[in-house]
Amino acid sequence: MTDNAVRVLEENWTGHSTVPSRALYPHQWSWDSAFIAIGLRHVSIGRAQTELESLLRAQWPDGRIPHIAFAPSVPRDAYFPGPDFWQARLADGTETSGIVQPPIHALAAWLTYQADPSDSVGFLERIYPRLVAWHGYLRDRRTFGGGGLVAIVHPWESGMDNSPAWDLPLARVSPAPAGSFTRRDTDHAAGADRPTDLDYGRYVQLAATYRDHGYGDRETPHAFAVEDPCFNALLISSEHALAEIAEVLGRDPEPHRRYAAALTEALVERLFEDGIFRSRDVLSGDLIPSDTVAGLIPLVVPGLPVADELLATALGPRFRLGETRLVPSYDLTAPDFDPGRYWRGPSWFNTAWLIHRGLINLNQTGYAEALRADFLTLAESTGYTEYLNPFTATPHGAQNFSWTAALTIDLKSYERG
Ligand code: 2M8
Repeated sequence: MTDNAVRVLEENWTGHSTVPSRALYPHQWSWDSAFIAIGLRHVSIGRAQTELESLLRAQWPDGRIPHIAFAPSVPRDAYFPGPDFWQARLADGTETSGIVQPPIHALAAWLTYQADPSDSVGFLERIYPRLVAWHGYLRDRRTFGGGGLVAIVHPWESGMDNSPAWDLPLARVSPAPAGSFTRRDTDHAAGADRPTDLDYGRYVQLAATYRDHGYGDRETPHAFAVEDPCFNALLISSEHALAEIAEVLGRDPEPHRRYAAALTEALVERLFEDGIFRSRDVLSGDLIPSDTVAGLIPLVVPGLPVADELLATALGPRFRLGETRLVPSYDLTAPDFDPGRYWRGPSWFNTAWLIHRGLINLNQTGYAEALRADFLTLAESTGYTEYLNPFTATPHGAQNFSWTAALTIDLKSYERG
């Protein structure tokens, strides 16, 4: 099984990074690369380090890590929106997007170090200041909700692009006119599995507005600004990881611990409702009453005070952990639950991996082991699919998807202890 997963990563390797999928996503994606490094560390520590460091070569002077680093060898129109749309070029000519993705990179760097500490101190030295700058960007430029949590300004920044939680805040965005752009995603994946044209028009409009304001967070009249629990939970996990890294490097870990504690308090105070974490619409100030898997991801936060209640929600009727395949991306009891459409019901492997990590942290070894076994069976039987139907396990989206393969390698390593 692991050999097949390693083969997927070989096929998607470009020489310095791994594309999520040759056909659908032919460039380097930010949080994908972090998940990929978490698997690659078991195959080649050097490749795991290179994966993360090549992403950081696309980091902007203001500290942001863009969600896509474009590969110059790939045709400019292979993916939309491509480099000509984003118009973001670094001093060395690297072309990137201008939005970000969830900050799981410091956790990935820490896990990479742990796989081979003897060969990774230099790597930590190089990467630590860049990761500090990345978190600094989020803290200094993205906390406009006022409660200390980081806000995302585009659905793509959540990594759960088409989540039903974005329907309400997106409704106030006027879409870019249908004829003004050409989608490329539906060339490679079934239209019924992907976002609608209307939503796509809104994504394009939001990104164009940000671009036209120079990607300035204060300058842009953001029509979409949301405090997302998954994004903030991964920032907290990554701050804990930065504290560990600081200790190895002989730096002061305390500022990281203090920031992680403050964010954890804000997360619970601002987003926890009805046994789950919900997104807060910064523009209206309201919590969004759509329960998605993003609201379970804070299970990964060390010492989360409401972990027991959150676990009960995962096991309850909304997600039925242990009875459905992996963890559905959306509340099973919601009238608009859709088991096949992108982030509106199907199960994903990266969220299952995060929830598995949370279950291990909580010493819930029985649930963790059942989820791990389901993950490993499904990854292989679906050809390392991008996502799947939580009832029938029917695969959807891309095949030979990199983070599915990488996280398979990681979960497989538990057998070796
Ligand atoms: C999906 O997002 C991209 C835009 O970033 C897309 O739909 O074109 C999401 O699943 C996201 O989480 C992921 O990072 C990306 C690449 O795998 O694909």
